[in-house]
Amino acid sequence: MRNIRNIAIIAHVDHGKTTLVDKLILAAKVFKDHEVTGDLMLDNNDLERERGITILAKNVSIQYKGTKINVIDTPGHADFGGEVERVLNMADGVLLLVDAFEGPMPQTRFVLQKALELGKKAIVVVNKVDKPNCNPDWAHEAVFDLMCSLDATEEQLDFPVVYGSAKQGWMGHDWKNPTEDITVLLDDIIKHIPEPEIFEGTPQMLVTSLDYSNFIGRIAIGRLTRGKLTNGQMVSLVKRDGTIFKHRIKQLLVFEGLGKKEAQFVEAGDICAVVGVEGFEIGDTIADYENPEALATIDVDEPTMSMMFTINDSPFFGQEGKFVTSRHVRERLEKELEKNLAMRMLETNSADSFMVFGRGVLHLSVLIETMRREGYELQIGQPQVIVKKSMAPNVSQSKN
Ligand SMILES: Nc1nc2c(ncn2[C@@H]2O[C@H](COP(=O)(O)OP(=O)(O)OP(=O)(O)O)[C@@H](O)[C@H]2O)c(=O)[nH]1
Ligand SMILES: [Mg+2]
Repeated sequence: MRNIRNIAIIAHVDHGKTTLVDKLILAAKVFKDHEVTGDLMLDNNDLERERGITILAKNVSIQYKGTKINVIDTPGHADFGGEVERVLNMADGVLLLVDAFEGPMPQTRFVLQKALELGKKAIVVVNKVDKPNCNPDWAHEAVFDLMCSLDATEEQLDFPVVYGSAKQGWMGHDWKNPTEDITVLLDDIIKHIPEPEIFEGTPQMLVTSLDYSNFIGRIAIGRLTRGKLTNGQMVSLVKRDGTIFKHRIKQLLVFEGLGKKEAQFVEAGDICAVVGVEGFEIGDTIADYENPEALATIDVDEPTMSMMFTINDSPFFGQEGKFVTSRHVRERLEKELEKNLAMRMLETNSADSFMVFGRGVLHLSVLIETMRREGYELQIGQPQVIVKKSMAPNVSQSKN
């Protein structure tokens, strides 16, 4: 068995997750000299870079002292909270980042609560100690208080703390004495984050996330919790409702550095990407060909907001974009549905309008901006909050 650690990096928006992941990658020296190492290499789509915000959770991995550390960078914005909760399933522990000046913020509480509920061990990283007037000791105590209020177990409360500056590229146990690099953090990960628990039996992988390639289509990502998967092998895909489809694995990939690498086989404990299992959805299990056993399924967050997308029928149509017809827009939205997990679309009475549902204004605005840049022209309606009617019986107030 290889030495593996699987960790997710969680925090409130902008507390420095992606900056830290980039430094982890640099530390592991996966970069050859000729590769450019600018800032935030991981936020790799244009909008992520420009807005400095992570939209999709991402898997990377580093090698450190003979151990493979799979790292999952997560988005901090509240629109994508469900994404964080889901990908925590691939991790055995978390790095909880807290800004040394701001301390825990609402999204810190949300993601920490999810991690604690799932029984994950945390290493607290008090980040940005280079900021003037910051208060790292206070931030540390505030995290402790937060954990108490979230009913952390004794073991979870006994968390290690690392202080540092992701931006300056150092982490240490004493914030008043900056170190040279982030090896203190790497050593703490190896020491405190448990190895993946391996169960005996036939292969089982919960499809937890997906990747999309224009050439291959959808790629299932998850952690292999049991058994071994081999390239070319026949497997079962157990759907949420129990129906089973048989597929052959066409390609097996593991994460290496910022990219993926083909593998002939994957062993339990590692995180991998599987090509060839058609028609999968998040929450399905990839399992043994003959005796498939499903894992407990997981959900993708329901949309909370809708917007009407209509073709541009104003006199100025065609001036900004080249894709203007309803067929263009429909095809583009259908393509988006393949990879944008929390998005839904409904046809309307008009062939020129589509009701698009998402997780919030940020989620939908990213799609709109991406389409605009690709050359689509659209008219967009006001965002509408989706109101859910509860099925609880009506409580009528008596007048007497
Ligand atoms: N002063 C200071 N700034 C930092 C540090 N780490 C990150 N930053 C800055 O904080 C901002 C946000 O950093 P990111 O790494 O994008 O934060 P994030 O947590 O990935 O943000 P989301 O993915 O949007 O949730 C950037 O401008 C970083 O340069 C640090 O240690 N010190
Ligand atoms: Mg980020």
